[in-house]
Amino acid sequence: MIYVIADIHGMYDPFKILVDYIYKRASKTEQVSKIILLGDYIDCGPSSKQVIDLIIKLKTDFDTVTLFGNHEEMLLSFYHKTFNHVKTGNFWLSYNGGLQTILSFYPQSILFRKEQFPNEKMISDLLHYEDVFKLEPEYLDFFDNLSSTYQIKLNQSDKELDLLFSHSVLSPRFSLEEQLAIKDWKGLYQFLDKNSCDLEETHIWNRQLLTHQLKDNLTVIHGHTPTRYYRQLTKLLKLWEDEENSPFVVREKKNRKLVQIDIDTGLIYGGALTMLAIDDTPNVENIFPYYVSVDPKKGFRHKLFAKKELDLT
Ligand SMILES: [Mn+2]
Repeated sequence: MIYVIADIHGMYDPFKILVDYIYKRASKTEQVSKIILLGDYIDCGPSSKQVIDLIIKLKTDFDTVTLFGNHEEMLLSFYHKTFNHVKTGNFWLSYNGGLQTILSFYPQSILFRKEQFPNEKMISDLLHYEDVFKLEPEYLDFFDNLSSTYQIKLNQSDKELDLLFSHSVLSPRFSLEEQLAIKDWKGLYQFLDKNSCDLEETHIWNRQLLTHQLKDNLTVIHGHTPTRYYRQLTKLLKLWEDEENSPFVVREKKNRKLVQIDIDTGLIYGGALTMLAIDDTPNVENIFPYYVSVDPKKGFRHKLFAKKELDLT
């Protein structure tokens, strides 16, 4: 089985429940062949450091793929003082929960000795100081080496399925090859330069609903956009209504091919943390047997990845 989780956002407790579930399954002779984490481990919630510690442990016990999301990109841009770091820093610290991450990793930061909330000028002034944000080498190494996307080919009955894991949706505006060639956050900046585009258009921010597969039999599995947002959007288009905290699935209208599956069920917006199970047994009949989710209010749920959810259009 392959397990996929997205958008943990510094919320250690629900993440730990999912991780315990994986260990339990693995101890009961289930083969856990891979864990794929789709980014946004940090920010907003209080326990970003604890979340990263648990991911580092997972990496030693399982074959674990770790992608970066837009929140890791903001941290890296601020930390490494890239071209845009003052603007990004302000955006990250003031509007995207970055302060909680710095508090979690580096509570002695000069930021917490100031009495006002950060603004662009303050950040620009503070960046001359050394003790704004420091990461221990183990953590810096973790963030620096996050991957951009990940791909797996699986056989379901007689078809070959190509699963593409990404923080968010890849853009139909750029060639698929070029987007897949991005290896890490540095590669992402080269991509931005080359295509003169903004981060919002890339696979860590893009919120598009695709109408067609980007390539034949290719399904994008992603997080980043709470499924509630897509449900509201498509409700207006009269396409879809369903309970909020389940994966959101898009199929091609004509031939029902799977286009994208969003598993961000909006934990930090009062939703749940969801984990998708993928059965990678060769030629299995159903590669998406179930998902599990932890809702801080309603608790743990184990649900079939129901047929209903595969009927968007
Ligand atoms: Mn995101």
